[in-house]
Amino acid sequence: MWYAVAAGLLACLATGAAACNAPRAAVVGEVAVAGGSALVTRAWYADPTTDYDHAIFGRATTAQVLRAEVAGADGCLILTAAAGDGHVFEDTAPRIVDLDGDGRAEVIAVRTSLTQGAQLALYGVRGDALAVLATTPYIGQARRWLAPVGGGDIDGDGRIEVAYIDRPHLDRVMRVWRFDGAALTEVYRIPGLTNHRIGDPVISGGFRTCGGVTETVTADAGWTRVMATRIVGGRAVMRDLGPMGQGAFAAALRCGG
Ligand SMILES: [Ca+2]
Ligand SMILES: [Ca+2]
Repeated sequence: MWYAVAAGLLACLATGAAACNAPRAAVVGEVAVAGGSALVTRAWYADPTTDYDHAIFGRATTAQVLRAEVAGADGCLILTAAAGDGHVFEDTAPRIVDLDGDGRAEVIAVRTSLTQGAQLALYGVRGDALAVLATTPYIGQARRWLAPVGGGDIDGDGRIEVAYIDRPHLDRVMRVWRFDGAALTEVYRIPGLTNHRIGDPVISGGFRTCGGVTETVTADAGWTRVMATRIVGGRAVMRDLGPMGQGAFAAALRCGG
C-alpha cells in the first residue's frame, strides 16, 4: 500500500497533470470543454449555494466560484475566481472562446448580484490568476437574468462577438457585444428571440457555422419556431428553420435546418 501511494505521488509530481484528472468536487451545472486549445481546456462552476432565491433552472442552487483548467508549460493548473460578496454564478456552464483573437481563451460567465440581477462577465488567465477582464452592466433588478448564446462572428467581419438573450422570459432581446481586450461594447440589439424557459435545466441553441455562414440559433419569442440570425450590412437577417420540437435545436446546430 505504501508503495502504491508513493508511486502515485511521484507520477503526479512528474507529469503535473494528475490534479486535472482528479474528480471535480461540488460542480454546479456542466463542465465545458474547449474546442480548440487556447490555454483554457475546461471550465465549470462549483461550490453550490442557496443564497439566491431564483431557481431559474428548476434547482435551488447557484454557484459561488468559477474554475478553469489551464494547460501551461508547467503542466495543468486549476484556477478559481469567486463570484464575490453579494454575488453568485447563475448559469448552466461557462463558455470558452477567444473573443479578441489574442490566442488566449476568454471564459464567458453569468455573474449575478443578489440585488442588481445578472451581468455577463468575461474572465481570462492573467499570470496565475483567473481574472475579470470585462463585464456588462447589471440588468438592474434582483431576479432578472440573461442567458448566453455564446461567441461567434455574427456579422462576418472576421471578429468574434459575444451574444446573450436579455431577460429571456420577459424582454427577449438578443444583445451582441464586442470585446477589444479591455472592454465590452454593445454592437447590435435584436428583439424577438429567446433561448430559455423558466425551470429548464438547459439554455438552448448557440452559434453555428454552416456553409461558411455563422448564425445564432435561438427560439422565436413565442417558443414555437427555431430561428437562425445573422447581421448583414448592419441589419439583422432572421430565418425560420422550422417548428420547435424534440431535437430541433440540436439538428439546427448540426446544420440540419
Ligand atoms: Ca482572447
Ligand atoms: Ca464579427
